[in-house]
Amino acid sequence: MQYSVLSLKIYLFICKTESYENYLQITGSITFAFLLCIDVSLAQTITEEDGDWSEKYVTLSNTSQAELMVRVGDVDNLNFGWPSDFNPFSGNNTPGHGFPWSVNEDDPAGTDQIMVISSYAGTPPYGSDGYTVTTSRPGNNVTPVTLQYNLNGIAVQSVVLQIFVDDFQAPVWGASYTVSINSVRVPFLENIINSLVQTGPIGKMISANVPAEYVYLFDDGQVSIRFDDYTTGAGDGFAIDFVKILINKAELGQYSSVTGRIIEMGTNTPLDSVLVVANSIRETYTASDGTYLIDSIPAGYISIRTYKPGYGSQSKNISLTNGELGNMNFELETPAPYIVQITPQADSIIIDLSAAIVVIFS
Ligand SMILES: [Ca+2]
Ligand SMILES: [Ca+2]
Ligand SMILES: [Ca+2]
Repeated sequence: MQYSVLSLKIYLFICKTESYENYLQITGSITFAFLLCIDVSLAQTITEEDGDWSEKYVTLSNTSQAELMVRVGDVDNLNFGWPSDFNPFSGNNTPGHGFPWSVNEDDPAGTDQIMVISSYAGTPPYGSDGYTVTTSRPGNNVTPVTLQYNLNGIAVQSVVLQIFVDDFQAPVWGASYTVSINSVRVPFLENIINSLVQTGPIGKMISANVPAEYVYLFDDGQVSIRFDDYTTGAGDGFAIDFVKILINKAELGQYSSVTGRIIEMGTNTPLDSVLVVANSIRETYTASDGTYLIDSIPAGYISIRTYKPGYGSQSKNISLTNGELGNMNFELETPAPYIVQITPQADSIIIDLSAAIVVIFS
C-alpha cells in the first residue's frame, strides 16, 4: 500500500504533533489523518514467526523463535497500520501518528487504546501530554493485557517478552511506572518503561528476558500484564499495540550490539569487572581496560545498566536497529561516605569501607 507524496506530507505533519496547543489547531484534520492511517493498514502480512499480523490472538508452536509463541493484539500500529516497508520488529521508531483514535471493540483489552495512569486526577505536577487532554475516564482507564494459552505439557524454562509500546514518557511528565505480571511487580520491565521518552507520539518494540526468578509467572497459561502509576498523578498517557511472549529457545532474528568503556569519575581510571546489563536480556563484565561489548541484544529500545560494588549504578538508553553497533561510555561515581552518629553498644563493631558502612552485630 503506497502513500501519495502529498498524503505522506500531511500525515507526517499531523501525526508528529503532540502538544495540546497544536492539537487544538489541527483537530479538524485528525479525522483525515486517521483515514489515511487506516488505508495503510489494509496490507496483509503473514510471517512464520508471528502468523497473521491482523489476528488478535495467535498461538504458534515450534516457530524459528520459540517452542511456543503467544501474542495478544494485532500487529497494526494501534490500528494506524505501518508505513510501507516498515518492520516493527526491526527496532526502528514508527513515524508519529494522530490522536485520539477510534477504539475498535474487537481489539483485546488493553491494546490499541489510549490509557492514562490511575493516579492522574486533573492536577498533574508537570503538565500533560496530548493523550491525557484528548481522552477522558472511563474510556482511558488503565486496563491490563491478558494472555491465555495452553502449554500442552511444555515445561517453561525461559521466557522473552516483546511489547510494542507507544508514548511512554515518564521522564517528561514525572511519571513513575509500576509494571506487574499477575500482580507481582517486575522491576526488569519498570527500569525500561521508566526510561522511555516516546514523544511524537511514536511506537517502538521493547524486548526483555524474563529473569529466572519470575519465569514461574508463565507456568499456568494465564498472564496479565499491567502498566500503571499509582502515585505521581502525572499527565502521561500511553498505548500498547500488542504483547508477545516467547517460551523457550527465543531466537529473535533482529539483533544489535553495544560497546563502550567505563571509567571512574574524576580519576579516569578504567574500571574492570563492572557488570553491564542490556534490557536484562544480555550481560557481560568489563575487561581490565574498562571496555565491554554486548552482542545479540534484540534490536529496538535498549537500556544499559551498570553494577559495581562501591559505585553508584548508572543507566543509559539507546535505540538500535538490526545489525547496528552502538557506543555507550560511563563514568561511575563513588558515593560520598556516609556520616553516621552511633550510640556505642557493648556488642557492636563498626567497619567503614569508604563507600559503604557495614554494621555487624555479634
Ligand atoms: Ca487493532
Ligand atoms: Ca505519553
Ligand atoms: Ca494492535
